[in-house]
Amino acid sequence: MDAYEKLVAEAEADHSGYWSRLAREFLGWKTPFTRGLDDSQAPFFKWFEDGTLNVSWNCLDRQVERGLGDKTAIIFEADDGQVTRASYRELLARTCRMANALKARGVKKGDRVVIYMSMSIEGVVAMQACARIGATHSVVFGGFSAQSLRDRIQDAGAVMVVTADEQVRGGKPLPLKAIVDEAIALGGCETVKNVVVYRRTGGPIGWVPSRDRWLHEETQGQPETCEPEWVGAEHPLFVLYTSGSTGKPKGVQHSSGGYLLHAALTTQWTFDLKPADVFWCTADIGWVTGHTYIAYGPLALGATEVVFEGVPTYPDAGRFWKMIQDHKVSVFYTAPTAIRSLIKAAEGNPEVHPRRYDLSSLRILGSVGEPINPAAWEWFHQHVGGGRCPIVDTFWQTETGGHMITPLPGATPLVPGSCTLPFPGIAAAIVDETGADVPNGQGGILVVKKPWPSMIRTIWGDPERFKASYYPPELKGFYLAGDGAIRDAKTGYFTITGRIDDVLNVSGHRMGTMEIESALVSCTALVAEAAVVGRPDDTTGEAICAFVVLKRARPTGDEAKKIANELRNWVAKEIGPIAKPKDIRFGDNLPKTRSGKIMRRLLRSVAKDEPITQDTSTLENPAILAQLSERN
Ligand code: 6R9
Repeated sequence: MDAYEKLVAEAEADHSGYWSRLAREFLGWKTPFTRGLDDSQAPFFKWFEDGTLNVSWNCLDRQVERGLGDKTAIIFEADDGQVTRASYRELLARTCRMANALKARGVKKGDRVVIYMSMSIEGVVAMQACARIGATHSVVFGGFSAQSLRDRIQDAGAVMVVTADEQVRGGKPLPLKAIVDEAIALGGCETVKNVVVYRRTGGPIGWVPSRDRWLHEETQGQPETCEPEWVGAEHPLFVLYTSGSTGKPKGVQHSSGGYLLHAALTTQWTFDLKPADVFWCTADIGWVTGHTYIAYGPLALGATEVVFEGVPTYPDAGRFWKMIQDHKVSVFYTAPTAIRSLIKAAEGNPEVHPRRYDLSSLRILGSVGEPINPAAWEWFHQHVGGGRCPIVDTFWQTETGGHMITPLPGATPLVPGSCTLPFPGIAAAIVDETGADVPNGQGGILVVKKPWPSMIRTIWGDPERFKASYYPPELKGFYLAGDGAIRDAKTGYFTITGRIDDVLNVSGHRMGTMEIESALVSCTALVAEAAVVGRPDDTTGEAICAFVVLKRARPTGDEAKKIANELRNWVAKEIGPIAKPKDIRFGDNLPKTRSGKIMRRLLRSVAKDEPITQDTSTLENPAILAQLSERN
C-alpha cells in the first residue's frame, strides 16, 4: 500500500506528468510527444497529441524485437476442444498479411471496418490489422441481430465488414455471414464495398461475387511484412457501440496512444503480470473487456493469453476449470454471472465442481462487468482460488477504456463486494447532483474529476450527445459514469450500487431500457405501448421485465403466454437474444401520472413482486397495478 500511496501522490502532484512518465515507459513511440494532457477544448480532452505511434507495432513488432518472437502469444481453444497456438512472430506475420489484404481492397487510414466475428485468432488479427493500417475498427458482438448490425454499420459508415461463415458455440454452428447478408439487405449500408469471410466451419452460405471475398484467398500471397501506419496519439483506434439511456446505441470512440497506455498499464498492475504467466480473460472481443484485455493489453506486454471460442457450460459446466488445468492458467478474469451459473451447476453436479480439477496454477482471479455479490466472491475465492488467490474486482466501463477502481493484488486488502480504491491517477469521487462531494458512508453519484488517457473521446458523429451524456453542466466538469456508489466510512473503499440511469446490466451485458422498449413498440401489429424495467435476478444480476399494452384486448392464460413468446422472439430479432425480456406482463394500460408520465418506480416494485409502499397519489389509474402484478 505504500507503493500505491506513492503513485497516488505522484499523480496528485502532477497529473499530466505522471501519465506522461508512464506513457514513455509503457509504449514505444515513433515520434515522442512533448505534452501530456491538452484540456484547451474540454471536455474534448487530448493526450500525448503530438506523439505518433502504431498500436499493432507496440503489440507485435516490439515483442519480436524484444526477443519474444517465439513466445506463444495466443493459445486458442475451439468450442470442440481443439487447441492451436500462435507465437508473436506468427501473429505479426498474420496481421501483416491481413493488413496488406485490407489495403489491397482499398481500406485506408481513417476508414471504418466492422468486425462481426467468432472468437478466434483471426478476430484478434483483424483488429490488429486495422490498427496497423490506421483503419478504425468497430467490433459488433456476434450475438447481435441483423438489424443491430445494420444500424452499427450505417452509423459507422463502414467500408468493409470482416466476418466468419459461422461461429460455433456449445456444439452448434450459428450463422454470422448470413446475418451480415441480411443486415446489408436491410439497406443503408451502401458504404460497404467488401465483406471478407473467414472460413470457420465450411457451412453453407450465400455469396455476392462482386462484394464477398474469402479471407484465405485475400491473404494468400500477401507479404508477411507491412510497414505500420504511424498515427497521431489521438487517432481513433476503434468505435465500440454500447447502450445508453436513449434508444440509440452510442459509438464510443477511443484513441490510440492514451487507450493503449491504459490497456497495457492496467493489465500489468491489476493482474501483476509476469513473463511466465498464462492470462485468460473469458470475455468476447465484441465487448470492451475483450478489446482491452484480449486484443490489446496482454499483447502490448508480450504476455501469453488464452482465447476461447465456446461457452462455459459445454460439453459440461467444468469447461473453465478444465481449461485452467490444461493450459496452466495463472491469471483468470471472468464475470460474476458466469461464476454464479457455475456455482449452480457445481451444486447440482459434483462432477463439474472446481475441486475435481487441478487449479494450482492460478495466482490471481479477476471479476468484471457487474457487482460481484459476496457469496459468489467467497465461492470464487475458496473453490477456484483455493483460498490463496486475490480477487481483483475491477470496476470500469466501455467509455473508460480500462480499469478505474480496482484492488492491486497483493497490496490492497480485499473486501468481498467492494472494488476498493481508484487505480493510481484516476480521480474517482462521489458527489451529489450539484457536483459537491458527499462524505464517506453516504451514497451518491460516481464521477471522475480529472481526465485520464484512455477515456472516451467522443460519441462517433455526435459530439453534442457526448457532452450531454458525460459532462452535464451541473457536475462542474466532472465525468459522469452513470453509476451510483458509496465509500466506506472507515476505509474509503468504493462499492458500486448500480446504474442511476435507464441502463440495465443483464449477465454483464449493458442494455438500455429504451432500446428494448423501442424494439417492442416497433412490433406495430401487436404493441401499443411498452415499458421496460430491471429486477434483481440471482443468476443474471438483473433480469428484463417488460410491461406491454397490446393493440388488442389484454390477453390472459395460454394466449398471454403465446404472445409473450412472440414478443420475446421479436426482440431477439430486433436487437439480439441477450435482450429478450425474461418476464412480459400485459395490462390495459401502464401506470401513469396525470400528466401522462409512466411511473417506472412503481413498475420496478411490481416487477419485484413487492408490495407497493410508495406514494401513488399522483397515479391516474391505480387499478392497473393489480393487473400488471399477474405473471404469465
Ligand atoms: C467493463 C464493462 C459498464 C457498467 C458499469 C457498471 C457495471 C462493470 C463492475 C460494474 C460493479 C464492477 N460494472 N464492472 N459494477 N462492479 N466491477 O463492463 O463495461 O459493458 O460498458 O458496462 O457495468 O454499472 O457502468 P460496460
